[in-house]
Amino acid sequence: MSIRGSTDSVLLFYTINYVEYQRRYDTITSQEKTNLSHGYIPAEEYREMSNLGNYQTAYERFLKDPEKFWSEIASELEWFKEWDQILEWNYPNAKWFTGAKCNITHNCLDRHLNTEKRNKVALIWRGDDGSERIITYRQLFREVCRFANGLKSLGARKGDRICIYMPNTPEQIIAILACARIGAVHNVVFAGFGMESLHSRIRDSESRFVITSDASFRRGKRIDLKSIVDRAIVHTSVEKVIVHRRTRPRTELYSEIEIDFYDLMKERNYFIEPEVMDSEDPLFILYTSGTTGTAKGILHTCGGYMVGTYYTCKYVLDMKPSDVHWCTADPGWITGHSYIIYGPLLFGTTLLISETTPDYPDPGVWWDMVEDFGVTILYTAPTAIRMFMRHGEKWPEKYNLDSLRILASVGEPLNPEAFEWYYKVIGKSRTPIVDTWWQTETGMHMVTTLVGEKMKPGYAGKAIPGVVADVVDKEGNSKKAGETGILVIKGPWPSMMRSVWGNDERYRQYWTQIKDYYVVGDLAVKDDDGYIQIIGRSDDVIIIAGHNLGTAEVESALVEHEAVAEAAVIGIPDPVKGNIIKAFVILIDGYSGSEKLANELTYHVRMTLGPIAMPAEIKFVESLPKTRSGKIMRRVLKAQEMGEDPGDLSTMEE
Ligand code: 6R9
Repeated sequence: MSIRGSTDSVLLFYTINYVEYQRRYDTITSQEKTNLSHGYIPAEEYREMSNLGNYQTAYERFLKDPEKFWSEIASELEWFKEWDQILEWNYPNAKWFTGAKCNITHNCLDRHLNTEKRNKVALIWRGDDGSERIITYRQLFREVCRFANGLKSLGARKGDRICIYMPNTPEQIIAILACARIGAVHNVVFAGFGMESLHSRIRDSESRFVITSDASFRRGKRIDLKSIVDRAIVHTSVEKVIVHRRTRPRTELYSEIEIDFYDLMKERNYFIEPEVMDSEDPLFILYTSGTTGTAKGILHTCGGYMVGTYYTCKYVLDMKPSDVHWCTADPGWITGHSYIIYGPLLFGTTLLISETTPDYPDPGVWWDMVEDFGVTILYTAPTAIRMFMRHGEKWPEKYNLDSLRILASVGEPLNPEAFEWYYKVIGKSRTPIVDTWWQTETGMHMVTTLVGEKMKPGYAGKAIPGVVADVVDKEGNSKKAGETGILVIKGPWPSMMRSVWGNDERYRQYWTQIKDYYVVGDLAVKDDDGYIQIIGRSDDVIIIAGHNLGTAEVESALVEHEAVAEAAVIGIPDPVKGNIIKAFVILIDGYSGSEKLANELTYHVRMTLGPIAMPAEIKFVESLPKTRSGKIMRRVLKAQEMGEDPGDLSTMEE
C-alpha cells in the first residue's frame, strides 16, 4: 500500500473547501445557506422515532464501558451458551464473545418462529421478467433446513468450504443460509464474474462443493453460468456441483458429480438442528472487490459478525418491524451479505431482492418497484444514483415514492450533487440520507450519519457508537480539522475480519502500518464537528506539485456541472508537476462532447477547486471501468493510458 508518503505534504484541501464554499455560498438561497453551513436537519419525526435516540448519549455510553455496550446488544440475540469474556484482544488478533456458542441461522430464522413473525414475509423476489415470489419466515426456515439436510447427505461437514455462484434468487439465499446452518464456510462469488475469477476463488478457498444455477437473466437475455462452472472446477478440489436449473427445457446434467438443487431437497426433513458453532468459528470467506490490487479472501466469524450486522440494522438503517427493506446490492459482495441477508433477517424485517437491472426495460423500473411494494428503506450506491440523474427527474416523478422512510448509500463517496438529488428528487427533502462508510473487512457500518443527526452533503458522518475512528498522520497523530490524513479505526470491533484466508501476514499489515490502529486504506478529512469526508482510496490519490489531491474531490467538482453524469480522474506522470490530471467524463443524455465543453469543464473545476486541480485533458467516454459492485477502477484507466499491465481484472464489470 502506498499510504505512507502520499500524505506528507501540506494540503490543498483547506483552500479547496474554502473556494468551493464561497462560490456556492454566493449563488444559493438563505435556506440552503443554513443547510450548507450546518448540514441538513432531518424532520422532527425522524429524530424522535430513531431507534438510537441521541447520538451523543449513545456514544458516551459506549465510551464509558465498551464491553457492557456490546454485551447489551449481544444479549438481544439468542446464544446456545453465553460468553465467558466479551473481548480477548491480543493485538492485532481479536476474539469476541469467547466461549459463546451460537448459530447465526438460529437467530435469522428459528428465533422468529415463536413470535408473530412466523408467517411474516421474509423475502419478496422480483425477476428480470417481472415474475414474483414471496416466502415467509416459516417457509424460508423449512427450505433452508431441507437444503441443509441435502448438503449433509452429500457428506458436507462443519468447516468445509462451499462456493456459491448463483444469481440473486431465493435459492441463492437458501444455499447461503444452509451452509451457515451446518457450519460450512460459504464463499460467495458474484455470478457476473468470469471463469478465471471463479476458478481462483475455488482454488484459494479449497472448496469441496459448488452451488450454482444453470443461468442468470439480464435485460431479457439468458446468461449461461453452468458452462463457466464446468471449466472453473477443472484442477480443483470440487467433489460435487449442485445446479439450480431455471430454464426450460431443462439443462442436462451429464457428469456424475452434478446434482439438481431441488432433487437434493426432495424428501428431506424440514428440520435440522443448527450446528453448534463457537463464536470464533469461521462463517464465511468473501473475496474483496479489489479496486486496487488482487482479491483477498476476507474471513469473518460467527458471533461478532452476527452482533455487528444486527446492531447496525437496528441503529444505522433504523429498522422497524413494519419495514420493507430493499438493498439493491448483490449478495456477491459484502453489502449483500450484511444488509441483504444476515442483518435484515436477524432483525426480522421483510426484504426485497431482485434480479432486475436499474434501466431495463426503462429507467423507471426501480421507482415502480418502490411504489408497488411500498419500499421503506432503500439502500443503494452512488453509481446508481448518478445513473438515474443522467436519465433525469422525469422517471422517478412518474411514481409515488411516499413510502420511503430512509435512503442509504454505500460503496463510494456520495458527492454533494448526488446527495442533493437523492435527497430532493427521491426523498422529497424529507427522508434522512444515511451515507454508510465501511468495508468488506469491517463487516458492518463504521462511519455514517445516523438517522436523526444532521446530514452534511459530501460527508459520510461520524463513527457510530461502538467504533472509534480518526484521521491521522503516518505516525498516528490526529490531524486537525480540515487537514487530509489517513483514516484509521482505533481498536477492535465485533464484526472485524479475523484474517485473510491462508495469509495471516496480509491481515497483520492492516494493523501494523500504524501501531494499534487499523489502517483502512482511504484518505479522509474531518471538519470542526468531527464529520468525516472520504477523499478516496490512498492508492488513487494524485500528487501535483507537492499537493495531495483526492480523486473524489475533482470528480465531485466535475459532476456538479450540469452536463456531467459521471467522472473519473487519474494522475499522469509529468516531468514538471509530478503529475497532471486526466479526466474521463460521461455526459448527461442530450449533451455531446466538444472542445468547447471540455474547456468549460476545465474552467469549472478551476473555479471550484482552484488552478491546481484543473484537468490537463478531458476525454468524453460512454462508460467507465468499474468493479461489479460499482466502484470506479482508476488503476485500469491509468494502465490503459500508460500502456501498462492493469493487473488483476477479475473483479471488473464486463
Ligand atoms: C461496503 C463496501 C470498501 C471501500 C472503502 C471506501 C469505499 C465504501 C463508502 C466508501 C466513501 C462511502 N467506500 N463506502 N467511500 N463513502 N459511504 O463498499 O466494501 O467493497 O470492501 O469497499 O469502498 O474506499 O475503503 P468494499
